[in-house]
Amino acid sequence: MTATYTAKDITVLEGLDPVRKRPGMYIGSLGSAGLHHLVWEILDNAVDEAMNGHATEIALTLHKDGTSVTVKDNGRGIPVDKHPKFKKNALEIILTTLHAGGKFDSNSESYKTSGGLHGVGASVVNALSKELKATVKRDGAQWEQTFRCGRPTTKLKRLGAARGTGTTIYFHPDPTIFPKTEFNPATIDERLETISYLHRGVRVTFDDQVNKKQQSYKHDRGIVDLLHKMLTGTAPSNESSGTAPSKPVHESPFTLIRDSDTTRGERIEVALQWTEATCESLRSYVNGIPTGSGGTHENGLRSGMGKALRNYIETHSLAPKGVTLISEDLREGLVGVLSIFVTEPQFQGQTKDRLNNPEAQAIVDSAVRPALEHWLNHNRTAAEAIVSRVILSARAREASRAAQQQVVRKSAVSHRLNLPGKLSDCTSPGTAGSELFIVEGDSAGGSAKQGRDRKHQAILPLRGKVLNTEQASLAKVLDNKELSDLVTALGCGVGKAFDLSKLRYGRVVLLADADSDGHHITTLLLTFIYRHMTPLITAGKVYLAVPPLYRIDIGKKTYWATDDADRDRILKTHRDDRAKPQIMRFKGLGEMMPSALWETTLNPKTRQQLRVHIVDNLQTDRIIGELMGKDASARLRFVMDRADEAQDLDL
Ligand code: 0RA
Repeated sequence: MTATYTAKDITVLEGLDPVRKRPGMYIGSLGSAGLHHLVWEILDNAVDEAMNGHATEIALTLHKDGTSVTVKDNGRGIPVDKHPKFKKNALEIILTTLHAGGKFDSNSESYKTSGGLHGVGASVVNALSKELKATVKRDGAQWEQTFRCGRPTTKLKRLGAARGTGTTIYFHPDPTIFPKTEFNPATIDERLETISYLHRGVRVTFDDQVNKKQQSYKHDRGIVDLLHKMLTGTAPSNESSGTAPSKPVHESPFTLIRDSDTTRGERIEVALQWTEATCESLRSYVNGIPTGSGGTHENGLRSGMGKALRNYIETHSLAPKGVTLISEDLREGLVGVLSIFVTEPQFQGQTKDRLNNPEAQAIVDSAVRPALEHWLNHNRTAAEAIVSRVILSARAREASRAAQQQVVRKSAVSHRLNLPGKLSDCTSPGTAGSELFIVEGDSAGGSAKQGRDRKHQAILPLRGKVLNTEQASLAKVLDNKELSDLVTALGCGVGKAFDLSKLRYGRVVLLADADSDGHHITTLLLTFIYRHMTPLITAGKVYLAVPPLYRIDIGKKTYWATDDADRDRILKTHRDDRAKPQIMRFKGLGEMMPSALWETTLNPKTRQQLRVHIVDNLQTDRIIGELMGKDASARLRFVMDRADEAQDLDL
């Protein structure tokens, strides 16, 4: 025995103490992400069984206390036979030794996994659980073994004869390791739904006993169903609006499904649909994990798709004279899903959501290009609609550049580097710390101008109502004095000619009255920025100031309230004060003393601001299209509802 004992065996035999000593090394953090990592780990094992064709059902139960979970699958069941070398049953080895799990026996086909998905193994979950119970059905019987903090508390027990096969893992994370052991049902639900899209045909159920809610997901068309969901929004009843911006320009999506059981390598799935939307919206996954920041696989999709389309356009001489197509034109309005499975994914970036494997680019590119070209040639109606969409994008881009040049020429007449006359610039524009406040009305602009920090804060007052840009062409938009002044002050252009690197300020802050008129102006400005300067929002440069609506004086103290609820809260906490509160409601920012405006709204040390960001491009595109198109009251609600929600304003 000593003769065959090698270094490799030592790793296999390593106990779980290191996991309990330095849990962060294995699951990333002890916060909510780390806690949920335990669930993903156990789920991945079940998903692996499904992926390899052994399981058709995965059921997750979140127990009433919200701190324990059961994952059940109808796969082959974890082996329970005695391992000849280690004199222990296989189940115990898998659950009590580090690195055992999938790589336990690399020769055996049965241990081949999709490539470690999250990759730390069920033993890590066991080590970090105050209780774990594994129940297995296989070899005609039901088996059970329990553990505590990674150590067996019972031997493997044969409970009796049983039909079928499968694995059930119950676990309860150790509260002495995790500061908070409550799972988030919504997070789990979202992951389960995603699994059902990425592994078509698998029934995934969620028994949420915290909220007494049951969910069942099964998608026989896999990512094509996900694409459909992206196109129609979560509520299928919203489909009615025929003018919705995400209306498809061709009937059936392009799909590419390549399974890994061929010798050609990785499993790849792609579904693409061009729409009338003006943005691109792509969701990508690697081994079932969302890659929100893209990476090499997405690059491969873009390059393969681009080459196929260009080739098609060239072969059929479809490019109009005098129009050059850039790669963004090929993707405008594109809604898509990309899912790939690779053996050793390397994730990069702050949130580890960007794929870094260089080979993934070529793999996806070379799969997508011929398949898409073939599809275009066999779906001529769709192909022509897509080419028209691409040409439309190129034309719009060129028109917007022409319109912008016109604005530049017009403003060249004015002095000071062509800046608008009513801009009170700061003395150090161009620095990261500089801010442009866009203020409604001249009198508010006056207070802001006096109250500001003139070194870092610039003020641009806008008079009256801004044009509703939703239905206007860019040329008309730029005819509007207020908006063209704004474009000039920002310095970074507009539409397709937008260049974020030319932005003259570190932040752009919308400052409007805390009333409904103010909200309306804010909505109009946000619509304009969203439609014509989207990167300003995606780069996190746009903020909403939160000015007070009430001033409340109680004795010698002054309080500021941003809305009625805030006012009531302040009054309630001072209910027992001797002094009677004096309440004043501002009719507008112009009524505030410059010093008060500084203290409440401008001073970075004391103010509150909401950062505007886009959660779902396509959703936003549609919501704005619908709201700004018609109902005036709906637009107001849109901004006000969202503004109440959180510090971050979700568009
Ligand atoms: C190792 C080998 C075999 C199955 C599994 C592990 C397995 C693990 C988990 C974890 C959750 N559900 C699972 N289902 C199966 C296959 C052994 C064989 O039958 O050849």
